[in-house]
Amino acid sequence: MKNINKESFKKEYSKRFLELTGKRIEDGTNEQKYYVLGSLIRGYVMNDWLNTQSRYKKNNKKEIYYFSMEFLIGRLLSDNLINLGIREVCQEALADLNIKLTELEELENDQGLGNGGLGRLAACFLDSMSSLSIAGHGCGIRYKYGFFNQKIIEGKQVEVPDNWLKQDNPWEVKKKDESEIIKFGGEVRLENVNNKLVAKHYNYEAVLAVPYDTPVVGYDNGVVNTLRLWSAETVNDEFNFEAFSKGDFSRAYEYKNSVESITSILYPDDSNYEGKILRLKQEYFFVSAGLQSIIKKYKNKNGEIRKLNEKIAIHINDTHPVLVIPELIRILIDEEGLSWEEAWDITNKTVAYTNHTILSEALEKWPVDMIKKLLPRIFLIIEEINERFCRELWSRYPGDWDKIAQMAIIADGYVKMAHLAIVGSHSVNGVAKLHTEILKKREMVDFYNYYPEKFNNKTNGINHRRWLLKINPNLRDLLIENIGEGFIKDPLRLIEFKDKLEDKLVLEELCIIKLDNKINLADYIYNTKNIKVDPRSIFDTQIKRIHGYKRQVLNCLRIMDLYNRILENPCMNINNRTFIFAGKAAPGYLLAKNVIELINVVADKINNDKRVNDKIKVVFMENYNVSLAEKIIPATDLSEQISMATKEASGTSNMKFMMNGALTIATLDGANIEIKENVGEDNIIIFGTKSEEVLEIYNNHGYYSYDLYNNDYRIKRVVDSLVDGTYSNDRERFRIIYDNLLRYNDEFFVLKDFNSYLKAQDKVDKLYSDRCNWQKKCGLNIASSGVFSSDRTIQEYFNEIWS
Ligand code: 26V
Repeated sequence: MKNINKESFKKEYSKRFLELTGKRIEDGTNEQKYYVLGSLIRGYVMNDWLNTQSRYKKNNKKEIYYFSMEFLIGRLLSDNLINLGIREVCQEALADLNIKLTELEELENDQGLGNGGLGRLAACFLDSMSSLSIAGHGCGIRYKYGFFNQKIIEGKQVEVPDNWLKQDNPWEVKKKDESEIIKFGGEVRLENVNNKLVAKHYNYEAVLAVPYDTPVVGYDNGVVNTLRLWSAETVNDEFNFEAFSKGDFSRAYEYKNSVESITSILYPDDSNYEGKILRLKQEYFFVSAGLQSIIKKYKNKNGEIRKLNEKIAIHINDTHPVLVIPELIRILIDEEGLSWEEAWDITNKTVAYTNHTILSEALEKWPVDMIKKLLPRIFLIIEEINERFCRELWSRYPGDWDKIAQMAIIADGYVKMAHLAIVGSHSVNGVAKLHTEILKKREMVDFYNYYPEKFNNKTNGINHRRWLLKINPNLRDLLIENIGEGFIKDPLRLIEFKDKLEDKLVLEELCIIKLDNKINLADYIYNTKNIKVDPRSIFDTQIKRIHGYKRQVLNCLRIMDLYNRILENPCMNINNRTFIFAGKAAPGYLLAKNVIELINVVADKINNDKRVNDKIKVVFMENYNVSLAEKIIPATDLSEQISMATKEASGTSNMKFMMNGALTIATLDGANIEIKENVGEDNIIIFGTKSEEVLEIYNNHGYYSYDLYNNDYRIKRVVDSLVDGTYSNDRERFRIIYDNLLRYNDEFFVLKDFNSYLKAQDKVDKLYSDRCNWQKKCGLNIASSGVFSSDRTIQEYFNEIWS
């Protein structure tokens, strides 16, 4: 990064402003000021970007490609400024020009190209790869519309399109000259060419894949990697000419629209797999484009195609990009002339796969007929992989038809994508210890027995530069003051903060920082929701996708129960609490939508009931996204991680809260278990049914929610209040939740864990009353959080999978 000083920056900024807008700064809008700043910073990065690529080429370094349908980047301006080490100088220079940097930072639209944890993880990984000087790039889709915006109208979620590109995006560079052609449909014939059978593809529909590159800036190391997102266009900007020349304009544009629709929308449902052909098109589109461009670049570097796996690693984020496997085989055989055995071997050594869920509803399986029709050559290759795999199984388990049918890639008219991923890659990992164990012992046990060496765990992590340095500057300063800057590049050194917690002054500082952050959030809540909350109350937060297994219902029911109890006993001696929720429901997920409505209705009732108002308030914050999380997390005292044990593969917000000095109330699920191991059981509040018990109950069907309801007065009262008119005159309004708990036997053990949860919450209340002790526990959480930096995670992927 070139050296910049305040004066030169001011000159360059003013010059660039005029060039890009044709205006003087004082006549420009804030949007223009943001855009000019972004494009100037991108300009600064260009040299490092080029140099990084030349270095990789010269050193012949192995390059990693992280393929993901989702990258949930959020904003980039301040992260880039921090990683370049120029935020302060820019802030001062802009101030001289009468521009507030923080105002411009708030103007940036979130790049919300992801549903939740999986997409955000991919974004954290990009930062860590650059910051650790690993040659690792992202490959994905440039959706025209990101994850929908959520509005709450009369308590209900309403979805509004996220037209994020309405604001010019200063970070990306379109590289039309590096476009690729993607082929759909048509038919494939095996033809004899020089005594060799060669697959020829005819009558296909060609679509142009155009790359947009965004620089991924490392922290203080001059490294700039690339996030390459692909957009669909018609080849040669054509539309249906025949229709056009006949004056049938709408049909002429239909073609253009149908091509562009491939990259128009992000599927907003991460909990329910639907076999939509458009989604399959998206998957093949970006996989094929990404692979073609990687191989072109590799061959340009004089790479010998048979050594591809020595210089390239491809990682697939869940099964969504799993067509990488047959597509790479296709390229190696059909275009590079390799034999099946060679192509298979190279592909297997190149590709690694991460599983992110055991929820069977989310597992991808595509109808054979759909793949056959849309991707005829790819289907032939999958068939061949399946046949060879089944033959192998037959020789290992002769006669065991059941096992072979269970493990086959193609069965019952479907292609099972997880099976293809396991068979076709050399590494399969889960995202937390428990999750990986469940994969090995249950969900994928047959595959684990067959390929034990492929399975491994890589516990998730978060980018601590964004989720600590950037979002909590006062905490960052306190840490630097006490333990120096070492932890920024080596987050495990956060543990050095532990010794400092004996100092009362440090604890007091921690307390002041948290209060300050809470005051900021309280102001934000007041400005956006017109609700006054007390910054001295416990900020008790559950922010994440709304899903049955994440159990926002459990949280809401205990608030309803607490409300009942305060009304019964107005002098009840408890710490005041502010309950904060945020999260989006998949548009078609009725239970989740009903939960949002319940929280909003309960909030409305409680917030307007003077009898309880100095004690509790409930806030549902609209439109949860990365930027909103950045505001809420530093201001939280209590982090709610209350999924039903076995269901949350890892969770990552749990790590963000911990790092910002919140205490966690948690079930022993996902990475919560490892948080407990690291921070110690006295510094986390654990409750609820454990994973072994859950699995046991699954086996012996030993749970009846109706019995619990009938035998427990408090449970009965709170469940009844869903349908007895307490919260709504329309007694059917929350019927879905009610039925879920009773009629459908409470799939996620909400009632089963209810009492244990209430006890744990009482414990939280007691702990909070001893503020000094509480603060120390918060400090211990911060000090123990280094292991959950994605730098640690990426180093493990690098050492154990990619190199
Ligand atoms: C699945 C599907 C199904 C088809 C339609 C679109 C779509 C989009 C995303 C997904 C992925 C669901 C899996 C997932 O997001 N898992 C989460 O991954 C996080 C990162 O590893 C982890 O922390 C969460 O616990 C896990 O739920």
